Amino acid sequence: MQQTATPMTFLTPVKPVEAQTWPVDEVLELFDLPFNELMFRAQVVHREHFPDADVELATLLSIKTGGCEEDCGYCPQAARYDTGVDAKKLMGLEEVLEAAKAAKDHGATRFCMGAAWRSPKDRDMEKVEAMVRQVKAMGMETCATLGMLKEDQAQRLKDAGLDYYNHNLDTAPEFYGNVISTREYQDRLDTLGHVRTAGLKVCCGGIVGMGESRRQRAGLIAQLANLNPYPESVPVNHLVQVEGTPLHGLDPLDPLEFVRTIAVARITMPKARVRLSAGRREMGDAVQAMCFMAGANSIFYGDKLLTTGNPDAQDDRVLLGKLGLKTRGVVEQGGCK
Ligand code: SAM
Ligand code: DTB
Ligand code: SF4
Repeated sequence: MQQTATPMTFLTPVKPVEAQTWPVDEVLELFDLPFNELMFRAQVVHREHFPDADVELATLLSIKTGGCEEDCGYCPQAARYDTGVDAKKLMGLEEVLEAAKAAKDHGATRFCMGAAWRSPKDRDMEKVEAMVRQVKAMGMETCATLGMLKEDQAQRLKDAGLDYYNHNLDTAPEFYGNVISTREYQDRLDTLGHVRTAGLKVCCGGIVGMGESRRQRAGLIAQLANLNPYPESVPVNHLVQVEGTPLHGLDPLDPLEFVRTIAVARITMPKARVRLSAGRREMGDAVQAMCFMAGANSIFYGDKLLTTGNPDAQDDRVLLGKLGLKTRGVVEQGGCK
């Protein structure tokens, strides 16, 4: 039988992993690959960098819900949109710790506290620092997403034991103005700079399905991949369309395009945990399975995101079981490493 040699280009990632910059055109070339070729390349990179192929479970808690002054066009927590989300005060410490304990008992290794703020007020900082300190003391990784930070605020969170700070670029620079007007792209980059300077790990991603073009999706990924260093965690959110927000009623994104976005994130940020984030409940098992094949290796785990629904934890355990996917840091007895 005649043997056909595998072409080298087939096995070689498009770009050496140590290369730092990704021009948008090169990211777009990845998006434009035949689907199976893109998936194959993403798998090669994923297996090289995550031989255990485990999935990280991060649980979210909205510690301060609604009433936000910003105008992010996707967000149910913006006070100016009539979405049925009532503004609440900052949650008390005990309630946060109870939620963190429940998350840990269910196998989550990271606990992410989210607040509907443009940026935290100094009077809030002490309370959030106490939450971080005590969740950390429970043996969980801590993450917070509180909006824009000043340099000293980032340092205070680091000193309290925060591991990760989540702050998303959300979309490509040239599409950003279609979605948000109350703060600039540069403000986001500045906050990410302060987070890095404080020695915190960066969790930074964006949202797809907001009416952006494929080139703009590539533009978002290029921005993330060109951060130096690129984020340790990259949440890729599928827009959850919420009635009352300006982005409600858009044509839905082709699910395969979402899978492509995950694959391109995996190839361009090989060592990052790429999180299959918001929008999983609407996706179904088959699309989620493709996302894991494309290199997603983290999920938000728990019945709620911040204000919208997430798959039931039990359904997630069943899905991960069906796919034979191990979870990160959970030993057989059910504890955390
Ligand atoms: N207020 C802080 C901020 O904006 O940085 C932290 C919380 S905010 C809700 C965190 C992120 O959630 C946003 O940057 C956005 O990427 C994501 N998000 C919010 N609403 C969403 C939606 N409807 N669908 C998908 N992602 C969403
Ligand atoms: C992120 O990138 N996605 C999460 C987390 N970081 C804070 C938030 C998703 C929010 C989805 C809409 C909601 O539940 O309000
Ligand atoms: Fe406020 Fe954050 Fe929602 Fe924007 S995304 S409206 S800053 S809570």
